Amino acid sequence: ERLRPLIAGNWKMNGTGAALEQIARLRTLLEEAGDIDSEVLVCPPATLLHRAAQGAEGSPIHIGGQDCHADPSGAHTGDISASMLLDAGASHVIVGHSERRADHGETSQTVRAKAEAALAAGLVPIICVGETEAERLAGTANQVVGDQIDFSLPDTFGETTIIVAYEPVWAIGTGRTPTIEDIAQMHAHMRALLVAHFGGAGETALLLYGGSVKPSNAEEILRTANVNGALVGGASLLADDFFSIIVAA
Ligand code: G2H
Repeated sequence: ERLRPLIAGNWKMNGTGAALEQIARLRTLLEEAGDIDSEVLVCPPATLLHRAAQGAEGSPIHIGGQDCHADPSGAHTGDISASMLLDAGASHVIVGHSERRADHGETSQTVRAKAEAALAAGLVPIICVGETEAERLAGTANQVVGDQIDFSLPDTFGETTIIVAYEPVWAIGTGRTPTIEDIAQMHAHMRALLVAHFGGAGETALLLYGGSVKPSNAEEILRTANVNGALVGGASLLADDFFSIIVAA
């Protein structure tokens, strides 16, 4: 059966108060459209979470964080715990984005600890994986992504839907995307690994594609087998573009 797609926007380090207008605009577009077949999530910077959640209240828009700390509280200056995100109005949190792995030296073990913290707090983690360009050219993409899945995912996903985002690092913010065949191949590979690990929960896991998804390529990507949604960066900043991607699902 077809899984309900998730279209998630990742605003990254973009947006001050004025960007909340995009939440209001998205809300209007969704309300005017009526029946939308996808789950919609917006992950603004932490400073906007609470106001974004207030602006989305009573609408189909869910709000998520972009990262969380693995500990529930403590002496970690500048960090934010999963329960703080929940308290601010988040239902989801992205963990292990390649920008976090690269900029903050996060390993798959760190990412797993964060995902476990998210689950413990009652948030749904979106776990990001993906190979670099050098790894793809070397022919090791399957191995790299397989290892990231092995080491980044909590063993006990319990009742929570497993969400994994495949974001080839070389396609992020570059305007370049893999071929549809490459996306289909990697998503089938991930599906097989998740079913082997988690059985039925692997069958119903949502596998998002991320990396330069935009209105012009969304439909083709989203109808690929085993692609159950998208993680959208740049094209999620404007509500009208993001909405086009939502209706393409
Ligand atoms: C990949 C993606 C969102 P963009 O990082 O997570 O960003 O769509 O800008 O490539």
